Amino acid sequence: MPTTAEIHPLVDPWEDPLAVMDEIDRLKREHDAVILAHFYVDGEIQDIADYTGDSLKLARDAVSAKQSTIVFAGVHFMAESAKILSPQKRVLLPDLLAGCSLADSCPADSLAAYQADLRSKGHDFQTVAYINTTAAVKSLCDWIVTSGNAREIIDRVPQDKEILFVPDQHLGRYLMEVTGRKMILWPGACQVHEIFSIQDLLRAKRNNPNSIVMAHPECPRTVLEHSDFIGGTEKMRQFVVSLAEPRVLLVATEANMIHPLQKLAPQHTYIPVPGITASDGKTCACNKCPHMARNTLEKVRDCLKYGRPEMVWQPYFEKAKGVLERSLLK
Ligand code: CIZ
Repeated sequence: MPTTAEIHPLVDPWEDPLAVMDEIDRLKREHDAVILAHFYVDGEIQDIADYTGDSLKLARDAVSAKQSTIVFAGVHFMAESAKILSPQKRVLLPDLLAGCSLADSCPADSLAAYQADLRSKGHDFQTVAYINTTAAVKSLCDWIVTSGNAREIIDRVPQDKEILFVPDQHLGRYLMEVTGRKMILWPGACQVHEIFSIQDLLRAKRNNPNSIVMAHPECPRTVLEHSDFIGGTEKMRQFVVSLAEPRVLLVATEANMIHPLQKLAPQHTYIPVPGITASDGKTCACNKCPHMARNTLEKVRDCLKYGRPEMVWQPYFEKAKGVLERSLLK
């Protein structure tokens, strides 16, 4: 049995990242593994991954991958969803503590109590959950949405039902506006997208005249109101490809998203919002998700080497499986 120190050794600052990458390659072959990386993890992990994407695409990639082991460089709810949709595969998460502020904002017992209270008051509703929730919460819901399929799923909720949308109030409010459906909103928010302030955005616009603002719908309404394009990460990719002329784009989402945008459409200049501009004109990327940042090359290597942390099947996954399959695969 490996010791904790072996599984998460202190990072060796002299370890050559290229040697770690070679080791990952070898371990992948040895263990019949595939690496999935979310757009919000560090660029160097995205570069060694077999598949990158948003949670909708990665959930589908996890199902279609032929390999028996999946290393999910992302956060807990993503690896959990991959396990639920592919129970026969071994799913490894480089750091079990990679959580999600949105998922934390909606505990399953609080949701169950709220649903019971609404029913006792005569509300006839279906519960729609953003994928950033625990499996225990998903098992209490009728539908799961991602930023990539939310409109389409909301259209599947019967018109005679009310909608309880959890846990992201900002995404819920945006979806109310674009679909015209009234929703009861859970008061959750993403710690990264909530950090953007209108002052940050206006300052960035002032410093970059003629720039285009792209914002994630998890941002507060005040930010969306000053944006030229609103969409999840996959839609942002499609948008930058559609711009013929080189442009300056101010990006209001997790800062690592700039890595895939830059690779896909290098003719543009991408600036993270907020960006504190230093005297040398450089802009910081202070909007990084601390949970996604728990993924490192060394931890990817170590989870392959020791076969842990592994997502373990739980009895309540069964109910969440039906909801996830209906919402993401059909
Ligand atoms: O859907 C996802 O993966 C998240 C969390 C954001 C996005 O827009 O990709």
